[in-house]
This record gives sequence, C-alpha cells and structure tokens, in this order.
Amino acid sequence: MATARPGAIRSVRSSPIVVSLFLGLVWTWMAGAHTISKPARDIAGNQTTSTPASVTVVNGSVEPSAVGQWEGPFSLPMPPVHLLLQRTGQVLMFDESTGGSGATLWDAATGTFTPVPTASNLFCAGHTALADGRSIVIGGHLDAYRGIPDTNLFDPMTRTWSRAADMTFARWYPTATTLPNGRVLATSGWITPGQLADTPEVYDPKANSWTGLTAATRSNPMYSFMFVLPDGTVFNAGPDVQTRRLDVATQAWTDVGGSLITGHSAVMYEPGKVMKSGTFAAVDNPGPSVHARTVFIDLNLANPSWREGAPMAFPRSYHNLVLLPDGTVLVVGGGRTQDGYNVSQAVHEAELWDPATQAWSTMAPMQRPRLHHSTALLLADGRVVSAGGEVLGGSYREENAEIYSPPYLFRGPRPTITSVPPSVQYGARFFLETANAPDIARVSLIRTGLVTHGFNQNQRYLRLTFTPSANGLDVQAPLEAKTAPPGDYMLFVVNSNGVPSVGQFVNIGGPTGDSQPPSAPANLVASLAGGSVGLSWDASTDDVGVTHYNVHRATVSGFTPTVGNRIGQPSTTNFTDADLPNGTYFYVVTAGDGSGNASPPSNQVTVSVQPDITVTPTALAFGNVVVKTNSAYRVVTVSNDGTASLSIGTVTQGGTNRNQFSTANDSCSGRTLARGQACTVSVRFSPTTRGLKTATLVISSNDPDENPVAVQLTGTGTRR
Ligand SMILES: [Ca+2]
Ligand SMILES: [Ca+2]
Ligand SMILES: [Cu+2]
Repeated sequence: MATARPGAIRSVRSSPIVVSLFLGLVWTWMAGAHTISKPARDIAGNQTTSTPASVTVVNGSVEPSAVGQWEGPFSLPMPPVHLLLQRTGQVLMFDESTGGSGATLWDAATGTFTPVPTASNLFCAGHTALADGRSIVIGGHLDAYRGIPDTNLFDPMTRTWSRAADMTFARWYPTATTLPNGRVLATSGWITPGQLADTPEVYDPKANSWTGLTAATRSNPMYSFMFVLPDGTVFNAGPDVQTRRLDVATQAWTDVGGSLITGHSAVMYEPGKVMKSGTFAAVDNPGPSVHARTVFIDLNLANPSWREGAPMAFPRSYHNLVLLPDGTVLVVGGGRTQDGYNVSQAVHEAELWDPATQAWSTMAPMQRPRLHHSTALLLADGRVVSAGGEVLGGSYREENAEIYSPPYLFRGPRPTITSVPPSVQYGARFFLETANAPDIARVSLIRTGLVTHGFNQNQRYLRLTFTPSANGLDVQAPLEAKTAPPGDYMLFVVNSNGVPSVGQFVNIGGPTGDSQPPSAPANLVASLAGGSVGLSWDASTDDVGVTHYNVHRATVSGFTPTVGNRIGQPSTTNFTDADLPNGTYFYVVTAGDGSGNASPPSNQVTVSVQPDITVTPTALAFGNVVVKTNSAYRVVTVSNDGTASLSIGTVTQGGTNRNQFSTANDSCSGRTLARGQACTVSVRFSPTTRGLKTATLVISSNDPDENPVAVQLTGTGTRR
C-alpha cells in the first residue's frame, strides 16, 4: 500500500486477537486490560499532566484582532470523537466510552447536555446530513476493525433516532457523502480485520434502501476524504497519496493523480478546489515523521494536478481543518508525532489560511492537547469548537472543549441578518433582510459540519452573488445541487471589514410542503427602444408567496420555457432585455415560489429587432434630355423605419446604360442610419446618344428582406 491505513486504539475484551494489516505487520492484542497496543508507546503518567497555560507571542502580537482568542476548557460528558452540528445550532456528540450509544446533544449557548441514546454503537461510524436536515450515521463499532451495517437517522427537531435499512456491508471508519440527488454514498470502512468494504453503496432516503455500486468496487482508504465536485462526480482526495474521482452514475473511477502527501484532514474550500495538509497517522500504525506540508488541487481545470503551497508553521498529524464564513481555513490541533497521544508534542496554536494570500498565519494557542480522536467544528455563531482527544484505554483523555473566536470577531460590529427564508430552492432569488446591506462584501453558505477523525464529511463552502437593496440583499441561491447538495447550510453575511454575521440555518434544495405553483403571469407586453426590449406583466399569486419570475426568450414561436432559455429572474414584474442583436424574439414569463414550483407560462409576445429600409422614390423617369446635356438632379431618400440600425453599403449604378446616369451629394454610402434617420443621394441623366436609356441605382444594406433595393432609372436621349 502506498499509504498507511488509519487505525484506532481500541479496548480489548477477550482472548488475544491477532490483526493482520496490509503492510504485513501483525499486532497482538492482549486480553483483558484496556491498554495501548504497543507498550513502547504507553503513555501512563501523562494523563494528569496539564499543559502549562502560557501566552505565546505570535506574529509579534497577542491582540485578539490578530490571533483570535480561546475560551475554556469547558467540561463535556465524554471526549467527543464525533461532533454533528444540527439545524437547531445544537451539537450531537458520541464516542466509545458511553458504549457508543450514549449520544448526547450539547447546547453550547446554554451549556446544557441532553442524552439522546440509540441502540447502535455509533463509535467509528461515518455521517453526513440528509436533504431534510436529519443526520445519517452509517456503520459503527463492534470491535476494532469490526464494523456494523446499521444505518441510524437523527432528527434534530424531535431529538429522536430512527433506524433505517441496514447497509449490505458492515463498515467501521466509513465515509458518508450526500450526493446531488439527495442520496448518500457510503465509501470504505472495515467489515472485519483485514477486510475493507470495497464496494460503495448508495442510500435512497425515499425508498429506505441501499444499492451496491458493484462495478465501482475498489479498495479505498478508510475515512476517505470524499467531495462532491461541481461536475457531480465524487472526488477521493485521500488520505491515500493517489487520488481519484468516482462517477456514481457510471460507477467508473478515474485516476486524478498523486497528491504529494497523505494529509490528515482535507477541505473543499471553494467549489472544486481542495486542500489537504499534514501527515496521515494511525495510533496503531505509525509511519514516517510528521510534516507541515499543504497541497492543493483545482478540479475545475481540464487537467487538474496537485501542487504544493506554503506549509503550515507546525508539523501536524491528527489535526482538523475548518471552513470559516470569510472563506479562510482554520487548522486546529494535532501534534508533531504520529502516535496520537504524546501530549508533549501537541501543537496548541491554531493557524489560519487565507485563499487570497495562499499563506498560513499563526493564531492563538489553546490550552489542551487535541490529538487522536479530537474534533473541531464551526458553530453558527462563527466560533469554532475544538474538543476531545483520547486513546481508548490510555491515559490521554480530554473530556472537554475549548471555543475559538477567530480574529474576525474582534474587528468591529458584526452585521446582522434580520430574516432569511428557512428554505430555498435551486435557482431562486431570495430576500435576505439586513440593516447592513450597503456594507456587505460577501454572502457565504457553509454546510453543517459532521466531523470525526479529522475529516468533516459534510462541510463545504460556497459564495452567493447578491444585489443590495434598501433593506437587505437580493441573493441568488445556488443554481444546482452539484455545487450545493440538498440539506442544511449556515448562511452568513460578511462585511467590508471581514466581520461575519451569526449564521442563519437555511435549507437548500430540500423537501418542502409547498407543491402548489403560482398563477401564470398575465398581460405580458413588450416595448422596444434602441435594441432593448422592455417587458412587463401583471403580478401572479401563490398560496405561500411568489418569490421571483422567470423570463424566457427563444427565436421560435410556441417554445417551451426551460432553464436553458431563461434569461432573467427578477423579483419585480418587469425586465429589460438589453442590446439585442438583430432578429425576431419570442418571450414568455413564468412565476416561481420559494419551493421551486413554477407557474404555467404567460401569453407569448413577439419582438422584431431589425432595420427596415425605405427608398423614395422607387423609380426615376428623367424624360427627354438632349444628348450631351445634363438633366437636373433628382433626389432619392433612404430612410430606416425599422427597430435596429440600418447599415448602408456603397450606392452604385447598374444595368446596361449605367454610364448614362451619375450620382452626387451621396450622404448614404457607408452610412449607418439609426432608427428613424434618413439620407439622400442625387441622380442625374446625361445621355451621350439618342434613344431610351435604362439603369438602376443599387442600394445595398443590412435590411433582412430588401437587399439590395434597386431604383429604376429611365430617360431618353434626343437630338439637339
Ligand atoms: Ca406555492
Ligand atoms: Ca425590410
Ligand atoms: Cu478511531
């Protein structure tokens, strides 16, 4: 194996168990006592040695506005190996010490703990969030490297667990990933020692059933770093060095390339852009020395490849990467050794990575060592909880949490969000009420975090575009589920000082009770001015509320409105389609509500954007003119009676006797006439011989249906 496999120290319950690992190493587990597997790494005696609290001067400053500030530690009922943020703002936690079933809800705001036990041992499970906001916990713990097939759902509103269909495979250390269609991908995890669940499977919450991706069977690292990419494929960023992507629909894996390092945590810090840092480690399977390296890949590129960026200030293993509302990435905890419990080698300083500078900055140090089984999570208030750390049966055990306020909470007043809709559908525009609209520089969405073992299986970050208005922001929801799989997100506004609001929970793309579409917009009318089409219509009605209109344009009559021909989503009953090229256009408008229901289309209107040439007169008869004399000049007027500019070519004479006629005072050749403008050209007849002479005055232009226009010229040469 190119990569060491993660493991966990585990308590041992019966006779010696021999566990064979891929590397050919054999560990012997002694019966009875709950001890660390390798006596050489016994940490007895370290347990009660608290790390001296010290103030570290960082970057020449200890100002909270530069390095942030830690609070705590606060006691917890367990060292939380798993932290799952809920839409209530509460955090669900569980570990092994309470039998794996002693899940507890923590309300950080009130400091209260509410037991929410379940029948399954959830220790070492994987977890993500469903479209409706429930947590889905897959697999769990029977014993070391022995998983369970249990699927458990936690509803934050009722605070209850329900048991869903079992997976086909038992999984210990699996990864759960919410797909764009709301289903959940289960990757990897141990069935039994030495046997990984190599076949991914997909859970359908509607059918309550799992389906194996048998054609996608391959050995993936346990607790794989999995990310849904903007193209809908799922990227496995590690902790293997070799990385690859899975097309769930075709069940095909494609190699992406070597990532230079293993990494102990990974984040997708923008859609398609992934970072990982530090060294992968497992308590029972130490590898080479720990480093501080950071690598990146942009999967939006046609040929993505990993590149190395500025390293962290400290070598780290067992750390957590946390996405923050301003787009920065916080690294918390970890240590300089691979053992996972050498508290003397713990890194207490946090570091902050800024995507703008691509550099890490060292932040304030926390009090406690956060090593193996430690967790870190962004709270809705913009602070970060760093919690736990323990080795089963060992003396390293942190039943506490500390809470970090990043520098952005010390840089002036926070913007506030007065209201947002509780749920928004893809492509909708929605109103975010805030008194700070003129000062808002960024609107961000961060999916609720569900973290264990250094990897948050559910967090993701995206920015939303917005338009300020009097009392808030008109915000564009994510256009599709590939960039924001359905579920609960925290919505933040960030002001020009980089200070975030408190996050508001918004469900994106999830199920709603509203299935009734608005009424069709009536009386759609169009007006045309200077190549811009003004559209207006009568307001629609809806049982819940019209949130926006969809303006659609096509070049064929009777077309079907689709996302592909949608040209705008105003929240008002008018829209301007500016600077159209010449052509004939058809428009319809539909009304949308906040649940993604669209009305039938309005009446269709037609707008023709084109020049229209008018030439007066269309024939000139010069009558009898004595040979070798000139007639008087006659004037031909060219005007543009259309709705777009008329471009005139060169005015010429054609026909048999074209040299008997000539032009002067030509203000038309090469001219572009705006709508309503005119030009003139003068023509005279100069016969050189007797008899009837005919020719044409040829006027070419960009008129779509009259090009060229020919003015008939006639005259007769007579004897002197
Ligand atoms: Ca409705
Ligand atoms: Ca015409
Ligand atoms: Cu573990």
